[in-house]
Amino acid sequence: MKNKIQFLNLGKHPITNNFLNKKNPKNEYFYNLKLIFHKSSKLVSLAKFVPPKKMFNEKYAHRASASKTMSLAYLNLAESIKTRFKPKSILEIGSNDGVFIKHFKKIKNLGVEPCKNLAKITNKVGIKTYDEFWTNKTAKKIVRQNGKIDVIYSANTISHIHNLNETFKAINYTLSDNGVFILEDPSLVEVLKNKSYDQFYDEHSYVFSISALKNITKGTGLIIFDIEKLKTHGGSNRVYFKKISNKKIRISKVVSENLIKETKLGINNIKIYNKFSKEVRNSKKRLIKIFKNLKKNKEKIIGYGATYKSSTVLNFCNLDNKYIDYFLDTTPTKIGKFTPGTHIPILKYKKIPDDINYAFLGAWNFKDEIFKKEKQYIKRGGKFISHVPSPKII
Ligand code: DWN
Repeated sequence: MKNKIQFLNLGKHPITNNFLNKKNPKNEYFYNLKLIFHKSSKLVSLAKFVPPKKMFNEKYAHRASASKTMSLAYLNLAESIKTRFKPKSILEIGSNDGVFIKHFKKIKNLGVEPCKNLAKITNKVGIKTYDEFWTNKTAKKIVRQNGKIDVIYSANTISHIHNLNETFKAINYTLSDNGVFILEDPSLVEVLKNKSYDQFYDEHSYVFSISALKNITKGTGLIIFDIEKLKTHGGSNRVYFKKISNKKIRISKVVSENLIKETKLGINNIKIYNKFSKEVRNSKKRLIKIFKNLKKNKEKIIGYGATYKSSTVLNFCNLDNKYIDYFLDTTPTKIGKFTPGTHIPILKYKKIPDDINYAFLGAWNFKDEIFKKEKQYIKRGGKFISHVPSPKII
């Protein structure tokens, strides 16, 4: 029987990190974004991966510290790790601009970050950062130079790495006997619930369920012992792993509770993905209708937060510069550029201009933070358009 079942075709997509210097460039790279369900491991992934060097390079635009919500979440987590695990060393895989790892100045703190522009930022402030991809070779080098590590943390990164077996085995190798690995990534259950199909793009090779994580880590030496549900990035799982050989750490009952809940929801059956596929195609129709109606009434629409996620929505729904005049964003590396594939200008964030009454919420995952910031806009009748959980004007 076929192990991989395709359930959604989102069409042609560009590299989400490829913020363009000019409109309509020659030879923009596109790939087919299709989603598959692996029957044996229950993993959900892209059908075909994009070569890592095309995505993670010295031009990487995203800055994890760009949102107050995330900065605070990382500070709180750092404090909790210090109290709960008392590590003498910590390593972050995918350390971005150091928003998390900078909170561990009193112990050995290391980063792994293949985007050289980002690794430079953390190396500059004295956090030893390996500007390479996370592989067996990197793990061996780190252990040779620093010894085994007590806590390894990785947020929004493991779902970006293609070879999961090598990844988890290398983590197990790097951890000290009592060591803990903490993974944080968007939750598949939340993606299905919110119809947030924009969590799928070139970088997000996988969106994990707990069931799939349990299956794919079998044989790697690691086992899940705790799980926390997070509100960040539209709903994420923080999953705690220990070495299977470590008898000191007990396995929390939340692990089996999560697995049972997922099975009840139907996460391990193709039916739920076929339903999701239908919902996504409906979502596309409804979102296009909203934009077309507003345009018929000669409304000007802007985008708020030129997220990587929004690239999936814009390219899937063909929402280009005819529909969206420009995006506002706070990230310096995106300002003055154009969105990949749809070529919409990105302008430096300032107050939403008075002639704008509609803004597409590219950063819907920061809705609370944004709505707080845009009180005045909302007060004067300004509206947001969001496709999550279903297309509507808010
Ligand atoms: O996994 C990933 C996540 C964590 O970060 C990566 N693969 C790439 C990136 O994805 P994203 O672009 O979808 O992430 P964010 O964090 O949702 O991006 C938010 C964007 O919105 C940033 O460009 C900053 C911008 N923003 C803004 O302009 N004003 C955000 C807020 C909160 C604001 O008030």
